[in-house]
Amino acid sequence: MEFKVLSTCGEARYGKLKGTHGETETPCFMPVGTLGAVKGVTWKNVKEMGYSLVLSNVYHLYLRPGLEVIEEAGGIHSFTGWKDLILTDSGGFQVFSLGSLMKLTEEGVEFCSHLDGSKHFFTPEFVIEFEERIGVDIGMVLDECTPYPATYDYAKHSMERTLRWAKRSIEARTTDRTALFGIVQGGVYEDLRLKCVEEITRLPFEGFAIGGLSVGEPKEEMYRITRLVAPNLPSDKPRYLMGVGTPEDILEAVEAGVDMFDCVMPTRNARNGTLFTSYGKVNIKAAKYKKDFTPLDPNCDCYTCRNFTKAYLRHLYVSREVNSVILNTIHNLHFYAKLMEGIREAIKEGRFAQFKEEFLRKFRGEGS
Ligand code: PRF
Ligand code: ZN
Repeated sequence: MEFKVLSTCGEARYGKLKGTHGETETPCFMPVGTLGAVKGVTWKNVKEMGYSLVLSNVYHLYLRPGLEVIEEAGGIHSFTGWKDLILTDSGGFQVFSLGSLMKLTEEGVEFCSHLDGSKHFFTPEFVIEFEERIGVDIGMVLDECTPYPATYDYAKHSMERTLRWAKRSIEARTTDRTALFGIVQGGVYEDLRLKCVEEITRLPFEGFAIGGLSVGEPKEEMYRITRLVAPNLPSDKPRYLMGVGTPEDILEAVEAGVDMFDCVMPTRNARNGTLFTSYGKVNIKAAKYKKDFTPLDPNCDCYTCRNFTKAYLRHLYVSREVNSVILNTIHNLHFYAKLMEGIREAIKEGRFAQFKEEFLRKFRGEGS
């Protein structure tokens, strides 16, 4: 993997990341394709919106369709038909968040399948082997996502285990076709976060993620830890804030020097009828849109906004028509793609602070 920072504006960075299957500009947002597809849209849509890096999950792919099927298909790219970059999360977070955690030991994590209740065991070594064998471009190491709130002692032990697992992950790797990213944990405790940064950056990872945030802590805590951690990570390696976030969160984190993001928000909200627009969030099921024959966002040039009215989108949503999910997802992912493009242009032109202010002023103004 190759990563170059090409311009900076304060701590914010514009860069290029090249992997085995393609390249992307950063800061970038990764649409979430947990089951090997981005819900509601085809790869053609995803590509045309300008995305070239998507996220998937070891946890889900391992349970179904399983390693054997993906390997026999010739790897994750041949199996899914997505020809560009793929990053997989390690499964540690999914085990915690899906409530299927059985037992956490020094060796690894035991969990119950959310599909059939069967028992499984992930070690840091197995996760690396899985990611290398299915051929992802970027693999995340197995970590322990410290919950919020957590006591200092809990956060310390959990962070130290994540460090030991990171070392084991590095020792387990067998190819550089799959780049490996380490994950910084440490809860909301500044000394633990800095200790974790110091130790994990001694290891030869191709990039570093900030984990354990956006897990229920107040926004100010998340921003405080992000502003502390990001600038302390190596400036020549990509920085990824896991599972974040809203447009506001992304702008804050870019300002702190983060390069990569993923979140279910644009896709999940699309399915719930919550749409992002330049003038704020719109709840398309609201009665006031019943006869609103104007486009969702006049400033948006996505397929949905160019061709359909709010009244029609509302009708599709309340009728539970499949097109509702498709058109809403196209719009929300397009909105995120444009946000990231705007961020990159602003950094290149040295006007990121103004861009952020302007965007937020409009976005926080009354949603119509
Ligand atoms: N660890 C991993 N994946 C994650 C997280 C984490 O801490 C988060 C936290 N927001 C989201 N996804 N491995
Ligand atoms: Zn649109």
